[in-house]
Amino acid sequence: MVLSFKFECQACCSHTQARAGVFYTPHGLVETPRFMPVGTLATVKTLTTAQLQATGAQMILANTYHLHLQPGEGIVAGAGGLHKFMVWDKPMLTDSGGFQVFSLSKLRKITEEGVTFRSPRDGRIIELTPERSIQIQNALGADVIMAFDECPPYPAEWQYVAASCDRTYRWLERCIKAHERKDQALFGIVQGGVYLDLRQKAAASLAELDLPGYAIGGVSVGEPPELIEKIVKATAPLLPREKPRYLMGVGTYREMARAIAGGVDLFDCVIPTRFARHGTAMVQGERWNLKNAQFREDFTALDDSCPCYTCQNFSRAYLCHLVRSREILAYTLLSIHNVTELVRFTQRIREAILSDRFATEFARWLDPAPSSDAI
Ligand code: PRF
Ligand code: ZN
Repeated sequence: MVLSFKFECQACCSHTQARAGVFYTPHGLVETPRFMPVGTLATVKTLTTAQLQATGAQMILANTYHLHLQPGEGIVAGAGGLHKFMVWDKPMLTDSGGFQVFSLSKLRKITEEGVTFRSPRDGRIIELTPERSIQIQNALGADVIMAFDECPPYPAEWQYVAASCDRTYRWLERCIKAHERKDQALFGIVQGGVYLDLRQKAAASLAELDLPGYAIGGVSVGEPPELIEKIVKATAPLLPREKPRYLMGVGTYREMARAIAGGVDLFDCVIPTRFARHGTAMVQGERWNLKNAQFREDFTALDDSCPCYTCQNFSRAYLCHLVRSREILAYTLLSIHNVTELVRFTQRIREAILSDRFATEFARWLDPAPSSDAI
């Protein structure tokens, strides 16, 4: 079973650290680099799994924190696991819950043992520990599960982040001990805030553990975007070349392109579906508010080079009308497009790496000068 996880590098860019590869899981393969849509509560909001499949998504995420609170991992396990519960038969990953506790819960307390917090649902006090997170993720049954970590806020003092990193490492050791299902790959998470010395120390000690994959966490938490690139470029090369690398919570064009140039393979982000729910379309690197009057009588497709169901069938005028009327279909059609757009962006990068054209074709995103409106 352990052998069902494998990462194969197919091509390396001759100008950057970018690589194209294939990550094999028990539910099929993921061609990298690739963007993974977020399905927090076992649903990528507003999309059926058939619609999701059509976006080109090969792997999706769900969250331990949310699914533990509702409906509870017992129900998901009773359905036969996440794949069966939500009827998605391709690769899946669950995040460990630590990050969500910190970003979503009030009254949280962090100790060596773990994190306690008050449930935003019913006020219950809940304790999440490395062991508990792994048990829940074992019950949920995703192909990839994440170590229980602390994502320090930005800004945070070096002293705090150093102590937090050490604790996250001890939590990882406990996660490894607690992990029982060998048909699930446990990824470690490199933390270290904006401190490159802490990042390098964490990456080097995690690399020694020979895990099936590695994530870079603790970025995109409010620091300037240049720092994301700096952190990724200082961290990724220290992680084993023969294992997949995943940058958590990053999904903007520029940050993905630059992280890929630093050697990252996988990304996730809520922005395509969150933007969709705000009536915003992501079109070739820009964001368009479909409510704008300029779209009212625009009968062209959102993006005529996009193969998605939305662009193949509907006009900007129709989408503008749906958004202005707050029709539910607006959110589905925009999510279909936005998710397709980000998956395609990483797919195009992948194809460029395979023919060694990445550095030239994506110079727009890699060059230091930021282009104004881009996301
Ligand atoms: N840790 C975990 N999940 C995450 C993050 C992290 O640091 C981030 C940070 N961008 C997003 N999701 N476990
Ligand atoms: Zn489209």
